[in-house]
Amino acid sequence: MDPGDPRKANNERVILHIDLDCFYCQVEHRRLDIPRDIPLAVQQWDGLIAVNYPARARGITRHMRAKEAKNTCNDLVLVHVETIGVDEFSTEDGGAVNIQTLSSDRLSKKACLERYRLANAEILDVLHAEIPTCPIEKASIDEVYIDVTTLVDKELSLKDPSIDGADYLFGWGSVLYGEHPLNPSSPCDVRLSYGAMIASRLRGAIQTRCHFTSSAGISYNKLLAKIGSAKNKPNQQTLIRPGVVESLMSELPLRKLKNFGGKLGEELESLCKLYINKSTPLVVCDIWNIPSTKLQSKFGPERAAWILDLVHGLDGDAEVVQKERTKSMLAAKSFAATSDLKIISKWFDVLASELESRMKTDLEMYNRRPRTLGVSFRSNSSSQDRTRQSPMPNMPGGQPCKHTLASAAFEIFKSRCTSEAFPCVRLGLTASDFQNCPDKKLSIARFFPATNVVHGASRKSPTETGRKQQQEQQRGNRTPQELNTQTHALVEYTERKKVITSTPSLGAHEEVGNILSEVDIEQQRILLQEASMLHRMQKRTRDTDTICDSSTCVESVRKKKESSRKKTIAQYFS
Ligand code: DCP
Ligand code: CA
Ligand code: CA
Repeated sequence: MDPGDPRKANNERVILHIDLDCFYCQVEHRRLDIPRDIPLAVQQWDGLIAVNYPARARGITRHMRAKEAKNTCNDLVLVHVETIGVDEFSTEDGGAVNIQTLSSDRLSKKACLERYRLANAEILDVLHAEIPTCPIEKASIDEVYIDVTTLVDKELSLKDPSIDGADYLFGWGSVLYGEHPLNPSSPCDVRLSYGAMIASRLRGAIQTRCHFTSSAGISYNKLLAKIGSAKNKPNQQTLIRPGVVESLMSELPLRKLKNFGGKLGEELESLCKLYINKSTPLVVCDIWNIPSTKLQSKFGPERAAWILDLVHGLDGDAEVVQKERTKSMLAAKSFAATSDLKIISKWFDVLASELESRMKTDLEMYNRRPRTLGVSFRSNSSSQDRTRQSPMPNMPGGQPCKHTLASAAFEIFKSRCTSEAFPCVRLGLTASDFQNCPDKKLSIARFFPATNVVHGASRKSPTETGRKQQQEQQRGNRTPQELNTQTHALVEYTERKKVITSTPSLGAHEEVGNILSEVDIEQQRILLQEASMLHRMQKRTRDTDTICDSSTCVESVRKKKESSRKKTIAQYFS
C-alpha cells in the first residue's frame, strides 16, 4: 500500500474462510466409496462441473466435455449428478416421478443437486457444534465465512503468562503468505495465529466427522480470508497478515478478485490496457496504474473509491452475517421451446418432485414451511425469467406433496402466464417466505440420526451426545502405543510449526487436526501450551546432549506443571 494512502486496514478481527476441496467429487468419493487417489470428475450432461485433484494432475479441467476428458485420461471415473425426471415423459398415473442416478436424457430429466446440499448441511452442523458462539455465514454450497474474533479474544485472555509469547505464534499447519515470519509483538499476528489454530481444528473436525478435506484462509477481513483459502489448495490453510497486500494483489489475476469476475472486471481490464502495456495476464494491482480521475469519471466517485479499496485489500469491514438456511428454494429447468401445455405440465411434475423432496428435508432439519409458491417462466424471445407468486397451497396432512405443488403451479401458469410465456424455454418453481412451525424442535442432528456411518447414500451423523460418547470411547480404546504416537505427532508438529513458512506434511497435519477436533477449546489451549513446552524441553535436552525421549518430556512437564493445571497433555493421553 502506498505509504501516503489514507486507507487503513482495521485488522482487529479474525475471519476464516473455509472452502471444501473439489466438493462434488468428494461427496461422490464418499458415497461410492471410491479411493481418493483415483482420478474422478462429476459431470452434468456433457460437461464436467467438478474435477478432483488427481484428475487435475492428469490435465482434466472443469467445463471439459466428458468425452474429451475420457480421451485425455482413460481411467477417469465419471459420476453423473443425480437426475430427476418423469418416465418416458408420458406417464398416465398423474406424474409418477422416479429419481435416477444414471447419466440420462437431458430432454426429459433435470439435474438434482440435493446430495451436495445435504453434505453442505452436514458441514454446517459440524461447524455449529464446534463453535456455537461464532457467526457462520454460508457463502455458497461449499464455503463459509466465520468470525472467530470473540473466541480468539477469549483465548488470549486465558493465555498463560509464563509461556513465551513467541510460542503462540504457530501457524497450525498454515502456509504463511509473504516473506516475514509472524511477529510476536504484533497483536494482529498473535490473533491470526490463534485464528489459524481454530481453522485447523475446524478443518480437522470436518475431516473426522464428514470425511471431507477443506482449505482455509485466515485474515482480518472477508476479502483477504477468501483469497487465502484459494492460495494453497487442496487441504491446506493460508494465513494472510497485514503488510502483504501489495504482493498478494500483484500476483492475483484481476478477474479472480471478488466482484471482478463479471462485467466490472471486464471494464477494469479494458481500462488497464489503456495505461499499461504488458504481455502477461493482468493482475489486480495493475488497476493501481489507472489514474483515479479516470476511474472516477468511468464509475463515479463512490464506486471508484470502493474499487480502490478492494484493490487495496479492504472490504469496508464487511460483517460475517449469520446465514445458513436458504431464503428460497428454486427448482428450474431449461428445455427446447414449446407451447404444448402437456409438456409444460410434465415439467411441473418434475420440478414439483424436486421441490417436495427439498421441502421435506428442510421441514425435518429446520422445522419450517414456505408460505409462498412462485412460478417462473421464460419465453424464447426473452433473456430473463418472469415470476408469478401465490400463497402456498395447503398440503395434505401438512406434508409437502408433489401432486399438490404440481397442480397449483400448473393452474398459476395456465391462468397467469401463458400470454407471455409461449413459446416457453424455461420453467421454475420457487418456495419462499419460510415460517417456523410451532412446537417440535427438530434439528439437523435429528435428520442424520444414529451413528457415524461414513459411506453410502444414507450417511448419518451422530447427535451431539452420541458424538461425545463416541469420542470418549475412541479415547478409551487407544493403546498406550497409539497415545504415544499421537504425543509424538504433536511434539513433532510443534517443531514443524516453528518453520512456519514451510508446509507440514499432510500426515502430521491430519493427525493433529484429528486430535484437536476431539477436544474442546479449553483442552486445546492446554494442549497448545503443553506442546510448546514439550518442544522447548526437547530442544533444551538436545542442546545439552542429554538423551531424553518424549515420554520423559511429558513426565517432567507433568510434574512441573501438575499443581497449576487442571489437565495436562500427559493426563489426556494416558
Ligand atoms: N460448481 C458447479 N459449476 C461451476 C462451479 C462449481 O456446479 N461452474 C459446483 C461443483 C463444485 C462446487 O460447486 O464441486 C464448488 O465449487 P468450487 O468453485 O469451490 O470448486 P471445487 O470445490 O470443485 O474445487 P476447488 O477445490 O478448486 O474449490
Ligand atoms: Ca471448493
Ligand atoms: Ca467454493
